[in-house]
This record gives sequence, C-alpha cells and structure tokens, in this order.
Amino acid sequence: MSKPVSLSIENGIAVITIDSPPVNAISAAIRRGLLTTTEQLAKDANVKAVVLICAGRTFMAGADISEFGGTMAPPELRNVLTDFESLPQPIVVALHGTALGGGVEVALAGHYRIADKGAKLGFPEVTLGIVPGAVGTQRLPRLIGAENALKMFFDGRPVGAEEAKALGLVDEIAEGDLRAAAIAYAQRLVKEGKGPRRVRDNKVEPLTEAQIAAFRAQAAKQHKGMITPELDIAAVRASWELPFAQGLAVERAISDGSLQTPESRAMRHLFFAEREVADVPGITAADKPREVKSAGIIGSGTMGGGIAMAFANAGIAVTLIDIDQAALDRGLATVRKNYDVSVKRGKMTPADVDQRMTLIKASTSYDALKDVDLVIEAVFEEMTLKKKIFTELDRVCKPGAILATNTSTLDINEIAKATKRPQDVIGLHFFSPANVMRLLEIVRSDATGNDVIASAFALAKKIRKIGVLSKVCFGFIGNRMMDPYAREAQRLVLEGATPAQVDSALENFGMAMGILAVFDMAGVDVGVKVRKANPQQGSSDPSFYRADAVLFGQNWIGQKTGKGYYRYEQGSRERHPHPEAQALLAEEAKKLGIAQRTDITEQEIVERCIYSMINEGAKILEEGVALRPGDIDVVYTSGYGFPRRRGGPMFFADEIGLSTVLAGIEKYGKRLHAEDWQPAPLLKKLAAENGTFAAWHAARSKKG
Ligand code: 3H9
Repeated sequence: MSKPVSLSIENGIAVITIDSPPVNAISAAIRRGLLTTTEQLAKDANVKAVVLICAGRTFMAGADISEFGGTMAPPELRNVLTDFESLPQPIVVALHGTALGGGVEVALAGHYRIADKGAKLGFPEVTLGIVPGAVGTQRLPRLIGAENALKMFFDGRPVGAEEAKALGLVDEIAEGDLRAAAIAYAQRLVKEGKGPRRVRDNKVEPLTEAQIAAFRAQAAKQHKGMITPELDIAAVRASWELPFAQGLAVERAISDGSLQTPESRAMRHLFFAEREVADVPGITAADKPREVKSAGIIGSGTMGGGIAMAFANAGIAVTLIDIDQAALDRGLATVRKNYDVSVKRGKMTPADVDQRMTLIKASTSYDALKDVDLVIEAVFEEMTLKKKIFTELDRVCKPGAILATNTSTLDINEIAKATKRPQDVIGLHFFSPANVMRLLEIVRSDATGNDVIASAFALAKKIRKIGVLSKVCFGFIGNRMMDPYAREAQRLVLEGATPAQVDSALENFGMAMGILAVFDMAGVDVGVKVRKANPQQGSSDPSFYRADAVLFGQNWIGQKTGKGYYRYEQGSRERHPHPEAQALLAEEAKKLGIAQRTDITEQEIVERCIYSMINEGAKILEEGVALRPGDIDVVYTSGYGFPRRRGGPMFFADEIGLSTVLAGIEKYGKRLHAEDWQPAPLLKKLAAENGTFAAWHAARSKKG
C-alpha cells in the first residue's frame, strides 16, 4: 500500500501527493504526514516551489467523518494548515474530482490554486450539521468575500471549476494533465519571482446587517429549524471583526461546539446510514447485478410517467405500455409538460428534453416488452389485475428479465406466484413524483433471487435513488409506519383539533408537510380505497380513519376538488380553513361518542403521531422487515419528509430515550383505544434495559 502522504522533489519543485482511497478523507495519518512534510520543506532551501495534489478519483473529500464521534488524534488540521500556509515557497494546490469541506480548506491554505476542468469545490458541512473547522470560515471570506463565502456554506452544494474561477477561488483551470499543469504553473511562478500569497493576509469587507438578515431569511427556508446557519454567520462575522489569529480561535470554539449538537449527531448518522443501506447480509460480490439497459413500464399515469422520466434521465431506454393510445398520449404529454417546466426553470435545455423524449417509446402491446431487461408494473392497486399482468409478462419477457411491481400495499409473494419465475420478481416502490423523490423501497419476496436484489440496488444508484430493502408486509416500511401516524392525526381532528393545528404541530417538529395537508395533496380518496381493499388491516376502533371516510363521503378529497381537510381557491395550493368539514367531523365525533376537547397541545399532537410511528418501527425491526434502524431512518428522511436534523424516527427515539417513548405510549394507551397502543415488545425490552435501537442492532450484527 502506498503512503498516504508522499513527497518527491524534481528540479526544485516539491510535489506532495496525498493517496488515501477511496476519497482521500483527511485522516490522522494524512494530517501527520502533511505536518512532517511541511516541516521538512520549511528547512529545504533547494525547494523553490511546492505542488500539492491527490491521487485517485478525487481531491480530498473533506475531514474523515468517521473520526467525528470521539476525540480526534492530533495534530489538528487547522494547526497543520497554519504551518503549511507559512511555508516560504509558493504553494500550488491542484484540484480534481470533488474537493469538499476540509479538502477546500487545505486548498485555501495554499497560495495558488489550479483546478481540473471537471473539478467541483464545495462546503457540505451544513448537510452534516457542522461549521467548517479548518479555518474555512476565516480564509474563504478573505478570498472570495463574506457574501459569497456564506452562500457556499449555506448552499452546501459544490461549484464547478469555471464558477470557482469566477469567484476567485481558483486561479487557473487545467485543460490537460493536471499534475503537469500544476508543475508548469509552479515553475512559472518561480521564474516570475512570485513568492507566497497568503490568504490570511487579506482583509474582509464587512456584511451589512441587512445582508445578514437576508441570509437568516434564506436559512429559515432552506434549513428550517437548524442552528448551524446561525453558527456559520457568527464564525464568518469574526473574519471581518477580528484579526486572523483571533478569528481562528472563534471558529475553533464554534466548529468544535457544532460537533456536539443533536442536529450534527443526527445528520452524521444519516450520512453513514445512507451508505450502509446497500449492505445486505447474505448478498456478496458473487451475486452479480443483472444489467439494465432497457425497461418497460406498465401504466402511463402519474406514477408510470414519473418512473419513465427517472429512467430516461439516467439514459435508460423505456417502453411505456397502456391499454389504449389515448392513455399513452396523455401520459407522454404529461412527461413532456414536466420536462418543459424544467426548461423554464433553467434546469434543462430543450435539447436535453428531446434527447430524453427519444428514449421513451410507447405501445399498447405487451409484445413490445419481449427484449427489455426490466419491467415495472405501475397500475392501480388491484390484485387480480396485477396477477393478470404478471402472467402476461411471464409469457412475453425474455428469460432473466427482472419483473417488478410498484405496489405499495399488496402481497408480492402472491404476485410472484402468477409467474413461473418467482425468483425474478421484486417490488420497486417509487414515491410520487417518481422523477424527484429519492427513496426507492426495494421489496424482496420469499423467493426473490439475491442477484435480483443486488440488481435493484445497482439500478437505484444508476437512477440516482436511494434504495432501502424491505420484506413483504402491509405497507412495507414506509406506509406501514405512516398508518399509526396518520391514524392519530385523524383521530385528533375528531377530538376537536383543527387540521391546521395538527399540521402546524407536525411542521414545527420539522416534518416537510403536515400529514393532513399531505392527504389533501395526494387525494383523500387514495387512502380510502386502500382501506376498502384491505379491510383486514387496521383497528377495531370505530374512529379508525373515520375523518378520511367522512370527507370522502362528501367528495371533499382535497386539492383535486378544492375541498378536503382544508379549502383551496382555484389553481392555488394555499390552505384555508374548511369550517363545513370541521362541523361534519364534530358531528361524526358525537356519533362515535368522542368528546371534543379544547386542551389539545402541540406536544400531545407530536407525541401521539411520532411515538406511535416509532412503536410500529420497533415492530418492523423485530420482525426483520427492515434490516436496521438506520434503514428506517433513511426511508423516513428521504421519502416521507421527516426532518434530517432529527436523524429519522428511530434515531430520534434513541436521542430522547426509549423509556420516554414507552411512557408516552403507555400514557395514551390508558386514554385511547388500548389495542392500538400496545407497546412493541422490543421497545419495552430496550426501555427496561436503558438501551437504544442503535446499540441493539450493533450487538445483533456482531453476533452475526
Ligand atoms: C469537513 O470536512 C469538516 C472540515 O471543516 C474539517 C473540520 C476539522 N469521511 O459516497 P461514496 C466514504 S466535513 C469518511 O459511496 P461517491 C464513504 O463512507 C466533511 N468517509 O462515493 C464510502 O465508504 P464505503 C465534508 C468518507 O463516489 C466511500 O467513502 N465532506 C467521506 O458516490 C465512498 O463514498 C463531505 O461531507 C468522508 N469525508 O461520492 C463529503 N467521504 O465505501 C462527503 C466519503 O466504506 N462525501 N467517505 O461505504 C461525499 O459527498 C461523497 O462521498 C463523494 C464521493 C462525493 C466524495
């Protein structure tokens, strides 16, 4: 194995190479190596200039996040960089791939920066709930101005090489070989007698209070409920208010403090959870994913069209199937309309749209699917129809084709039995709008082949989704946990809470949208139909999902009809109170013998909705429906609008303590329908032991 930091000196130019696959994350070994090399170069009068470059697919992708949990081994990167910047020779930093966070901070301590034309530079710290801590908050404003610096910290998204050059973040863009270009740049500097050019010597133009207020307003929308942006502002403020050395001390206190916040713990948990999901016990490299170059989609409605877009965006050819040409024409027109919106928003060019549209073909005949590698059935939820489709697919599809269903509730074991190849059948549950939402639930039946599961994960990555494995059960991971969550929201309305009261409590907790507003958006009818088709699921409580049923009875099904839990003006999604609905719900409550209350607090709403969701999550874990608590957290944060700053429902439960959750469940169980509030055995056990879901899972994985 090569050394993480190596040095070669040729014709007076020293080249420091960082080589620590896969992404050159700045580990203690790299910090030590860079410090030793710096000390060596400081004494070497024969070295006229220094180049720093990384081997492998990328420049440093930041600090090593896995070190953040405990005490970090010395030396600290910020101190290493002070020495590095102080080198007497001019330093050229050569950037390629994705230079992120601490990576860019290393580059800022250099004196000149050259980037490969495909390089990207960014500060993703806000997505981890932390403030840059290797002096980025002091050096970046000194290089590109405080406004641009805060923009980069808030956005968290990297900028391309050209934009970085326009900002003054890089000096040159290399067309050809980066190493050669960086060495040539260093030689030129020597020849021209250019010495070090230290960012720390620059002055920062202060931001006005109005500019700061604008950033705060942006943060309130972009990073709702997070404290990190405010900490970013405080750190950057030090860059103009204080001399460099004092600013460095301010940043140290703020950044180190940010590592201890609950939001940082939560977001770092998600970083690793999102990478762990694809690790499925029992599936090895021998389970080679099948290649998916072409796909068929059955059903050209909202879901089918969205899935087609997700595939076309990834360059995969799609054949849409529907019962008649008129349905197909409508489906294709919607796809085009959606793409046109992207063009209007400047996210795509008309040529991009044409290229994607040529990838989407349409047919009314299943025979058009005879050569495709994968088929996804996306018709409405009816078992007989789905079985008929799978029998037909079994007839036309080539051997080895993956046969997937987008069902959200039906038994995939039964669907698979309609074919003679159940090992090739799998659930691929997309979330609407399917071209936007990141989550893809991958549902294995009892017979699904390991290579088909591996293929589903590979496909998820290709179409830029995050795949999470679930076993078959009613609602899989996501919708099964939404059942008790929504049950409580609906029941609270019968008890006298207004929909706005319920939704704002959930939104203040951090949910992207309150669940009743979600029902209005998706259509109250959707849930009612699912209930009708699955009468065996649910509860013996007569108030169970009654609010939906009452609204459905009036055809108040939400935005589609202008009335639901809320009232909507034509063409607007703005929620207005709907007193008629509230009156009818109050009447229904009376019939059910439910007393209306005026003392419902925000805390009660959140506890009832979120704790019951967690309780179901505990059952899901124990039954092995989800592989790990982190998988549930990924489902909820990437598909259901659960706030990332809380890490997902299972992480949140661990943070507040499982005995708190259990106590809440027992408390409400005494007052409400006891059957619905039975604590999950796993929750009871762990609460008694003062344990956590995370520790329980870690111990279980160790045992194998
Ligand atoms: C920071 O820098 C704070 C500073 O201010 C300093 C304070 C002192 N650390 O994503 P992939 C692993 S905060 C540790 O699948 P891709 C990852 O877990 C840091 N590990 O690849 C995975 O491991 P495995 C700011 C890391 O090509 C493997 O590398 N930086 C780190 O799809 C491959 O990753 C970030 O937030 C890391 N920093 O995407 C960057 N990065 O193979 C976060 C990656 O065992 N990283 N790993 O599962 C990324 O955005 C993407 O990984 C990247 C590559 C775009 C780089």
